[in-house]
Amino acid sequence: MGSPSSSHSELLCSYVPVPDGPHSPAEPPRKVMKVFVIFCGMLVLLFILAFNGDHVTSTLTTTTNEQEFSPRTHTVPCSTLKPFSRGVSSGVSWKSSFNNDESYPWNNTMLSWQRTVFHFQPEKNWMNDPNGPLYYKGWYHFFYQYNPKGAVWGVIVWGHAVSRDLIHWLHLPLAMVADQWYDKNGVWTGSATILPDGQVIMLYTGSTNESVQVQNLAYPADPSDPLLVDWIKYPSNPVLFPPPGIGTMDFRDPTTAWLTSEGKWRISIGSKLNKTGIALVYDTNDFKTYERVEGLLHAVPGTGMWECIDFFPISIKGENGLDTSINGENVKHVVKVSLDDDRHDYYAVGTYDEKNVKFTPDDLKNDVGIGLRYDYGIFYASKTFYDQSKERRVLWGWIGESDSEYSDVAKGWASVQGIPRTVTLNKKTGSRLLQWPVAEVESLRLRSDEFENLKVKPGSVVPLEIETAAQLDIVAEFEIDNKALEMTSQFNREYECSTSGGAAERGALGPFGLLVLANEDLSEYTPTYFYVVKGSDGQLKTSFCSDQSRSSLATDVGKKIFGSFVPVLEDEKLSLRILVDHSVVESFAQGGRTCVTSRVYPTKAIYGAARLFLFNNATEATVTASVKVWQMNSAFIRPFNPNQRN
Ligand code: DQQ
Repeated sequence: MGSPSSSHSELLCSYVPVPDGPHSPAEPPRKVMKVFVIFCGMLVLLFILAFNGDHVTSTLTTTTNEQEFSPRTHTVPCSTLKPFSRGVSSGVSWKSSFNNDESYPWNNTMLSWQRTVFHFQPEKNWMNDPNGPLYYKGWYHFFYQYNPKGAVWGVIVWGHAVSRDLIHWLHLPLAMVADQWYDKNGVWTGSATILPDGQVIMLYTGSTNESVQVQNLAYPADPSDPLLVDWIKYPSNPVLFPPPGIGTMDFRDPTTAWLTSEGKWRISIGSKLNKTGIALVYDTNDFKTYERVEGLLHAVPGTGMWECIDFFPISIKGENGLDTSINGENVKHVVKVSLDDDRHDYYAVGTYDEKNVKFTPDDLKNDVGIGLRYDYGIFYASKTFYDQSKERRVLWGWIGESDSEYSDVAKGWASVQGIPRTVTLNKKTGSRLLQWPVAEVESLRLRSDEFENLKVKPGSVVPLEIETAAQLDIVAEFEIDNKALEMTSQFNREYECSTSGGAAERGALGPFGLLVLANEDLSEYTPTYFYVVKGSDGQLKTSFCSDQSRSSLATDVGKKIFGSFVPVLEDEKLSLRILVDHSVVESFAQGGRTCVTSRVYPTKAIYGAARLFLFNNATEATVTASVKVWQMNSAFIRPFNPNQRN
């Protein structure tokens, strides 16, 4: 844990209203563009000379002078160098990037700053879904979809890293590459099952030489090796082909297996029938031969292709996680699907009827794919595993980019993984999951600053004096002044983060919260905030949002406003936690009832210029805020040195 906290109980600064101006400019200045076009022409020539068709990465030099902002080298490639993504033709989506042909003149200093320091990332290149996470002989294993040839989606293989604590990681050699006819177009997503005798089974989707999606079996070459470095693909792969009536490109991402009461292993695989997302079911005794189970575990019309299905039990009473095979009293089940159509992860809590092989959601309105999401920002293809060492269920999720593919190629990398989250059922609401960063992340906390009971008046911005603001763990509580709550004249308003005017839209009781990754003159800032409205029945309804619309002066990055409703129970204060790690902002409201992850690409609010502010843009309510902010250390995430084996 970190050094002593400093406490600020008084407000030492003046109030400044949140700028109400337009969103960050949508177009780069003309002159700059002209120079840029000429420059790009020269770059194209240079690239043509140096370009090796297979390798689309370029390296960046990280600056050591954190205060230096003057552009040194323009690195953004021109449109003629469009990176080559193969997703759609392969029957799978890839990066949903922000399509704007107007590139912003990024420089190395800005791009280097975007790399995270405590989120999991490979050293370079493209990464997407988490695969087969597991805990084995004292090590957490993390596999991931990886393109070793560049920073865009391509022929995917399995990257592999190990950790003692889910925070510090050692990169191992690739676990599986696309070297067989049945996975020649990609070693796609899969899941691990640990058998009662400790054997590890890996099932994954292969995209064959003809782009047919098949399921394959793999297992460790040396089970006595805790690092599980070498993997064997079962010689009689594939073990499953798309069944009759299922599209050859609509059959992927096997789940972790669970035991039936008859002692068979059962898995689910995602697919679709017309526009209905479906979960197919198979039983097996040996993971080599399978029998299709009649019917479907679940299906929801209109939701399209279901990717990366996750199915797991959750305790109604306890706080511990459950092994995937647990069923019975005091257990509910969760189905999560990743909707290929909108690239979001949806879940539903419900009942699993083993005999009829059926999942029924508790609340039909909140069925899978139409109701609750794990995260209302950028978070996809997630997967949980049961961590038997700590008796908890841990969730991994892929956080993609929302900049341009040109920038990704220039950076030489794309995507990060979210901080692993523990998942429990929220006993107070009974209907929601709680997701919370694993406790181990707190080992990275350094010195902290505490600001207690600050009164933040309507229309004000309050700087929080902290050391630096690019690597933070922030916890905050807010209370709305009671008088304003009772007296407000504003009734019956509807509010939805994504269709609202963001933090600049003022209501009687919100928005208020924090401006992260802001610069001094507030030409760039990312508000994470609550927005409370009062219904005609007098009931309050709270939204939790993250507004990227003014997060960057760059024109070629995503600027959506994310968020959703968050239940706030009587006598609860409004509470949030935000992990800021350079271009990633992960936010959790009310202990993790609603989560929002943003990717933010500032051009000015970087390095020492990044600041943190409290704000209250409500028109009537004063809020009282208490905030604790920790500086965060970097995690050790580096290649494994075989000499360190012991
Ligand atoms: N990513 C994998 C597929 C999966 C998709 C391919 C989800 O197996 O359906 O990289 O992002």
